[in-house]
Amino acid sequence: MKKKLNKPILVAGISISFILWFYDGFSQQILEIKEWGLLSTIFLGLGFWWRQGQKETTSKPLPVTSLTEESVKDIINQGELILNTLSTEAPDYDISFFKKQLNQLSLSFDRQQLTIALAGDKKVGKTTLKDKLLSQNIFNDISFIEVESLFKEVEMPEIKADLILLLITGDLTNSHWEFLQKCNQNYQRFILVFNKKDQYIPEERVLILEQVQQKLKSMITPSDVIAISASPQSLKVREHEENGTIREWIEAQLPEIDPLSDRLKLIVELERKMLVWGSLWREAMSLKKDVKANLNNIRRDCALPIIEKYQWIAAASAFANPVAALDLLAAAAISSQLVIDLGVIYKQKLSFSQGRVLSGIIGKSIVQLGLVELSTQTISSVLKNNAITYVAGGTVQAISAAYLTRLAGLSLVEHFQDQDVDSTVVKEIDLKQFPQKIKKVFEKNKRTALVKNFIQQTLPRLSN
Ligand SMILES: Nc1nc2c(ncn2[C@@H]2O[C@H](COP(=O)(O)OP(=O)(O)OP(=O)(O)O)[C@@H](O)[C@H]2O)c(=O)[nH]1
Ligand SMILES: [Mg+2]
Repeated sequence: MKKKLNKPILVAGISISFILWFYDGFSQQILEIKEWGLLSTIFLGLGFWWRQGQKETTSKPLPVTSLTEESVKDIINQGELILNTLSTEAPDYDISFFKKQLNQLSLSFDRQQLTIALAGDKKVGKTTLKDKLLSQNIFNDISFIEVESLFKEVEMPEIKADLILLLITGDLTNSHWEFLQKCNQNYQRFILVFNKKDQYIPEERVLILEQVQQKLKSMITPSDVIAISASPQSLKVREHEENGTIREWIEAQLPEIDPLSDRLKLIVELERKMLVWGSLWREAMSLKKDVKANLNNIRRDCALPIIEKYQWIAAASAFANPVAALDLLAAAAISSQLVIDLGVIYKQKLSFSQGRVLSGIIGKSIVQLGLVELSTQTISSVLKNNAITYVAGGTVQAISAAYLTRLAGLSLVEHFQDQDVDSTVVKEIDLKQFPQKIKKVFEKNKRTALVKNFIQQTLPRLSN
């Protein structure tokens, strides 16, 4: 992917930094003014983005009300759109698998067969309940699956079911609550089943049921919280006879699952379409995510050489012009062009001024996070401790400028990856999240071995 671009910002940035360096020879104070100047420019830019950002909804809460056929089709279309972009940008890439999956989804809107999953902690009665439901022979076109030890994993397993019965035998724990919230956000219909109610006295049962209904009332109606006993324990009955003898016997208890089966029958009858749409929505979202991840990998392969190119430019200009504050200025100027070049790869049509403002935000975040000092220190100590002998004046600054440029570039890649794949309108940068992205990239790249490797790659470039 070769893109032709004019580089006025880059040239301007480097020349400004040289002019300032020249002035610096005369007056140290000017340098301070320049630093303030840089910061105020960044602040102005920030203000601009902030104003622009007012319209943006940062973390859009998913609508938890009803899903429509249209909205599911919309996600499938978005997946197809990303797939088309992928095949345009990488014509040799085999997209047949994704194409087949997306087609399959479009054909599944009339699916009649449903899957109901029984989930919950260990030994809550999942198998027992499943067998009891099956033995009723009333759910012909429904398959029941059991999900093992749901809450042991750190990552919640993905359950492929149209409806989930979450079984508990007492209190609703935090992990249950988090799981149900996730279900809710993903249009995953569920019913809360309070099993083994025979283990409580009637007063306690009512209390538990009411508490759970209350806790879940923002997500489901009270009639979706159902108390049952799939296999109640037998009771020991003791009878005192008139003649003073005591008679004891064991009395088996009948299972009580009818309230649940009745509710299931009703849901299947009234909500079948909605249950299928929910599953299709989740599958389409997951496919779309996979397709996007593939596209992002391809784009990243194109982005890395560009970031490298700017790294070496930053290193060379900082090496020739070794004043710490000026290096920063040069790095900021260079990254405006980097922003625009990367934007081209990620189909983010950035105007000139948008590129400059974005690079200002990156510069500000880097300064605020203390990464200039941190990377300079790490680089100096690696140079000292690894018997790297070629340490001419400006070397540390040059490597730092290259390193910071790389951080800026990789953070931008993270940012662009989260945007729409082919946007005509560039969304404003999320000011809260962007420093987090830089931090994440820095954490990944700060290991001494990586820095050492980076230094070894940069040094030969400085001697050319
Ligand atoms: N008292 C009482 N015991 C029950 C009830 N339902 C199931 N059990 C008992 O609970 C135990 C576990 O039942 P399972 O159906 O194997 O539970 P599970 O969730 O499938 O267990 P795992 O698959 O091992 O996690 C068994 O001894 C059942 O007899 C009930 O309503 N009341
Ligand atoms: Mg089981």
